[in-house]
This record gives sequence, C-alpha cells and structure tokens, in this order.
Amino acid sequence: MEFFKGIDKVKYEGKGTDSPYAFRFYDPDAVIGGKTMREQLRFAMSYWHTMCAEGTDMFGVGTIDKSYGALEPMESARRKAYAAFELMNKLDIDYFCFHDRDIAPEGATLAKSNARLDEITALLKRLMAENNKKLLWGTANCFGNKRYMHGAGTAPNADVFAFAAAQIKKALEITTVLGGEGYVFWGGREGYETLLNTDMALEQDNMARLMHMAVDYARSIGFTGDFYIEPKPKEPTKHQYDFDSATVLAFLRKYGLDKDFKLNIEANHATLAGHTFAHELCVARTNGAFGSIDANQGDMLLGWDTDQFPTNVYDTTLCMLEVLRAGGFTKGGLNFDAKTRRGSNTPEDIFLAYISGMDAFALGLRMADKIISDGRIDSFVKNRYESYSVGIGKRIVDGSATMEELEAYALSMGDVKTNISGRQEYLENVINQIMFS
Ligand code: XLS
Ligand code: NI
Ligand code: NI
Repeated sequence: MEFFKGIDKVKYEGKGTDSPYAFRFYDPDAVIGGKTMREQLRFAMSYWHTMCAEGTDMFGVGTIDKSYGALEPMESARRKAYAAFELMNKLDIDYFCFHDRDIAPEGATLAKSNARLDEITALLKRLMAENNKKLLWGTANCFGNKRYMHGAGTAPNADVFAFAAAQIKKALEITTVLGGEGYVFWGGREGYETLLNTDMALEQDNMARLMHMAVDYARSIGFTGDFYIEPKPKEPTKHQYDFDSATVLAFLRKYGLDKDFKLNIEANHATLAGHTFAHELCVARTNGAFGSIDANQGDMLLGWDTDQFPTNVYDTTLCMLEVLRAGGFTKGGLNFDAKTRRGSNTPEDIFLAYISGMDAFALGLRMADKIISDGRIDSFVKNRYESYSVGIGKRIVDGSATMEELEAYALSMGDVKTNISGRQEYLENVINQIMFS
C-alpha cells in the first residue's frame, strides 16, 4: 500500500533544479569536513509530529488527517508504521525517534498498552531491517495522560512515580530491542506551577532516583546507547526543572549522573530559555556533554514552542559550527522535532517541510565547514586570548600565579595599557562574506 502517492524519492539535484521535490544542498554522498553529508547530519524523522500530529491547537480541531485510512486505533498504528518507512525512504532519512505512545496507542491497562507496544515493536523491527533504517532514540510519553497532571518522576504521588517507572522500563526495553542509539528524558511535566504546594528538593531527588534506576536497568538488559536529557525552560509547566543546559549540568553533577547523560539540545527550547541555539550547544560542548539535537526553530515573537521546521541558515550554520567543533555526532543526530503549520495540512506539505529543513542544515554544514577552513574567525579568537600564552597570563592559566604576585604585577603595570577591539561588526561581516561568496 502506498500512502504518499504521486511523490517520488527525493534526490539531490543541485542549485539549478526547478523541482520543489528535490534537494538543492543536501547531497548525501558529498564529503564535507571529512565525512559524507549523510554521516555528518544523521537526519531523523520525529514520529510524533510527522506520523501523529493532526494540527490541533487550543482553539480548534485537527486539520491534518493522520489516520492513514484506518478506523480502528491499532490498525491506524500499523499503517502509520508502513507510512513512516515509505516517508523515510522517499526523503532518504536514515533514522527516526519516537515516544512509546506515538507508535501504539495506550490501552485500557498497562499490560494491554505493553502488549500493543510489543506488536508494533516487532513490526518496526522488521521494517527497519527491510528498509535499512535505524532508531536514533526512543522515549516515554509521561506527560500526555491525565495521571501525569502533577508530573511523573516528580509527582507528589508515589503511585504515579511507580507507573512512570513501569512505563519507562518498557520504553527502555523496546528501545533496546530496536537497537536504539539513544534514550531521551525530556522533562514533560517535571516542574511546578507554584511553590505553595511543592517540595522542590524531594521532587528533584526523586527524578534523580528514577534516572539512576533507568540507567542501571537499561544497562542490565544490554542497552548500549547514550542517555540524554533535553532541556526546556517552560511549557507545559511554568517552571520546568530542566531549564537549560547549565541547569541540567548542575542537576546531573549534583546527583552523580553526569557520567551517564549527555544533552539533547532543541533550538526552540534554547530561545525559550532566552539563549541562542548556539549558546546551548556551546555550553554542552565545552562541558563534554554534547549529544544530540532536536532540529527546529521557534518564532521570536511568540513565547511558546512552535516547533517549526528550521529554515534560518544563520542558525543552522552556527549550529553546525558547534557540531563540527565537538568533533561531529557520535550516537546523536538531527531529529526534526518539527511540524508543519496547522494551515499546511497536506502530505505534500510534510515533504516540502522536510526538504526545506534538510536543505537548511545541509547549507549550515557547508557554511560551517567553509568558516572553519577560511580560518579568519578561529584565528581572531586565538589572537584575542594571546596574553594567556606568555608571561603573567601563562602563569594564570598554569595555576601557578598567586594573588600576591598578581597584585605586585598590577602595581608595577600602573594601569592596563592595551585593550584591543572585539571587532564584532567586522566578524559578522566575515560570516556574510564567507556565506555569500
Ligand atoms: C517537547 C519536546 C519533546 C521531546 C521528546 O517540547 O521537544 O518533543 O523532544 O519528548
Ligand atoms: Ni524535542
Ligand atoms: Ni519542543
């Protein structure tokens, strides 16, 4: 059964093409920065947005039919699986990511939900082998069901904690069966609305307990992938505990989880936290915690997670610059945690959206590689900190300088004589010169 009729396999046709269903910049086999673009970018399809989200919002019903012609939920889940692989094949995407509840709808009991997951997991495993597709990461949806109204791992009710643990246990099992290269904890409703009813210390201790249990269990059943926390500052709760990269790093270190977890950075979550996407990536990278990316973009005029397909090439360029500086992806990749707008409600829109996102990141990779080989930015930064490579600066960096010595040095200096320009405008123009040359 073909679900996306009339759309052929999307291919690289280069800048000259006039086809909307072609890649202009994503040439999977082209080598950029020492690896093929396919290996550098590791694109993934998000099951929830692409296969499931129907365009509902606070003010209206769905506008996009994602039943795939089925009337019954499990039949729809089976068809979704086939449609997902057709879509990945046609877009030449190697990976996908899912929440447990995206692939199979929740049943009346936990046991029934698990049986449904087993059935669809077996189907996915077969389709993955037949189509040579891989699982970038799995996760559990511990936020949609009403039982999680006060959170899951941070719920005030121990029964809810237990239910979440059971759900995560199963999600770890199916992720392992499917050879998942990662497992994500996104905070969902792990946060709070008011301190008047909240024991913040206990909630965070419990979240860490759940993560320790999850890591130990996953390793015991043979999961060899990476664990990620995906920071997000707000929405759905007012205060999400995993606010941003720095906050998550502090949490991981406090609870001794920093050896087990890396970060999954989402562009739209970065801007919600008042940071740039590149800032969040840089914090992760410079702390040895860069893992994976949820590739999307927000709208700077809106204060929520709009999860739009990424098209801003400055952002994808600065993102890929961080990725290249981190040495590239290992087990992570670029997961399009993005959905078409409610008004873009046809299957064609989904293809056009992925093509624009993939091309925007392909351009970003090409530009980032050019910026590195151009060398002007890197050498400017290197020179800017030159004073730390000799004399007193070298002693500061070595750790041998003392307060007394620095005081004596400052006294002898009189005052600081040179403070060179940061040349921000020049550097911004260098980026433009490289990008548009
Ligand atoms: C929601 C998150 C979510 C995670 C996976 O804002 O981005 O989709 O990526 O649970
Ligand atoms: Ni995300
Ligand atoms: Ni998000």
